[in-house]
Amino acid sequence: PYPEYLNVGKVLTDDMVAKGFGDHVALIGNGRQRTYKELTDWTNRLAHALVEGYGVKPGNRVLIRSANNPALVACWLAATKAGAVVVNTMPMLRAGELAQIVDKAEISLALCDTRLMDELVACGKDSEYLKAVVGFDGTANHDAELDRIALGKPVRFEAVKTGRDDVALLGFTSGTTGAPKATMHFHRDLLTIADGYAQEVLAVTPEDVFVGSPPLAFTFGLGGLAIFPLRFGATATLLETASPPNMIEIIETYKATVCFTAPTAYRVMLRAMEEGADLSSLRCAVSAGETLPAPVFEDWMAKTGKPMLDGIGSTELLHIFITNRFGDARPACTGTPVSGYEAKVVDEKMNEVPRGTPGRLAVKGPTGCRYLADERQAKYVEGGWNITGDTFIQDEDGYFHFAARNDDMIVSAGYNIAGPEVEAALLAHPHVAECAVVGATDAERGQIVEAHVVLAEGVEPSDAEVEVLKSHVKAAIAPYKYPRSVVFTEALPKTQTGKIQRFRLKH
Ligand code: 3SK
Repeated sequence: PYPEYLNVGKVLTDDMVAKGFGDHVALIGNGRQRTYKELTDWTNRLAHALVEGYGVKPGNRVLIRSANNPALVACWLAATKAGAVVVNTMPMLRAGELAQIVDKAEISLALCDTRLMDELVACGKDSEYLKAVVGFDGTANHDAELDRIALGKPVRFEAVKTGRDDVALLGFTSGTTGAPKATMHFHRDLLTIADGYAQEVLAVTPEDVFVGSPPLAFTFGLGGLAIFPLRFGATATLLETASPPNMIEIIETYKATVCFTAPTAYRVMLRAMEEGADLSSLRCAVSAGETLPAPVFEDWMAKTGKPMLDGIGSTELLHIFITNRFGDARPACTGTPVSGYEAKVVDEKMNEVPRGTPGRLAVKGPTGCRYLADERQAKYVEGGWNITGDTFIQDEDGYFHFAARNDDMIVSAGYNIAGPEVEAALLAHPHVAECAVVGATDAERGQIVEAHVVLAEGVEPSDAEVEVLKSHVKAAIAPYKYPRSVVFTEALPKTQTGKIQRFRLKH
């Protein structure tokens, strides 16, 4: 039960100072540490700048474009305090992808790390909605337009009295069609994931130091690396480039206690431990974003004496809703629902299937999916149950086990990549006649993007041609979506009605 009026930006800053955390370190990033008091003052100045300098009004949608750094957190909290609905976006997105988000969310103002302006400015040129792109200094030297305006403003700001059920955040997720969907999340949702999963499962305390790799533009990252630490007076470390070596350096330097990343990174960290990396300060290793292979779980247990906590979440449900727990973690098992959530495995008619039988995972809970103006809502939510698109098996003891994704989404090193979007990028190249993009099993990344390509007449298959197509995709859409494997073929497998049978290409 949250109060009727609730502003999550205020709860995570001013209220934490009022609770006595003012001198405690809230954020570490880009070579600086900020206490809760410093973060609160910073966000209040920025909120003034947004309202008085750029006319932000409650309900306006504000896009933020940045890598993970304290300035991104400050801008997000400031816009939230001003009553705006925030859309965090990944730095890798190109103008075309940003334009889809801007149009869908009707973004009027964008805040952008000055190092990442070009694609956003390009997107804004033809936009019906985007009126201003304002730069902030991601290196936190306060040397950009927004920072300069904020510096002259007072450190007190009366946060907008948003309702607990007012939308605070639009989380974007790409569908299999490639057309992005926006999921609306209320102010209370952002606290629910902390007071549920983070408190019940991780038991976060002010002594905790968080580290991890997911971008704050994914709700997995926003929860794990910003909301959870700030809700409990803990410290968040933020890495613009969260490679395993960089995470290890942070863990060793700041004695980090909680890590959020995907199995791919944990595999690399396990290898580094053999060469002397000291990860002994970690008390929680949370794995999500792709399924956790049993050998990684077992190796981690053997080397650290603690279980790695596998969990499944989604942008639609905001964060992790089924998880393993300390004292009750099993390999090749996702665990049981977080308190407040229910889960079941159902058939096409929503009847529960017998234990041990694969079926569609259906989940119900307080943060359930609300797509913004999207007819796909009716498909995702049936009778209050969220149909996540995953095939699961519930065992006799009630534990849930992941079996497969039941759509064409490729999950590669924690990134969700829609195959059809990569196909569209490839098809735009004159050398490509036809193509089908699937996920291929990969030891390092879980899956990789594999493109099966029929070349246009007169174009010969070659290694050089592979490189041409990879470069083309990297330039057209976010580079992490590029096909790491390109297979040239004479023809694609098709049904009699001409539909490509992608399942026949998967391996
Ligand atoms: O696994 C995911 O895709 C996810 C998405 C949002 C929040 C949390 C998680 C684990």
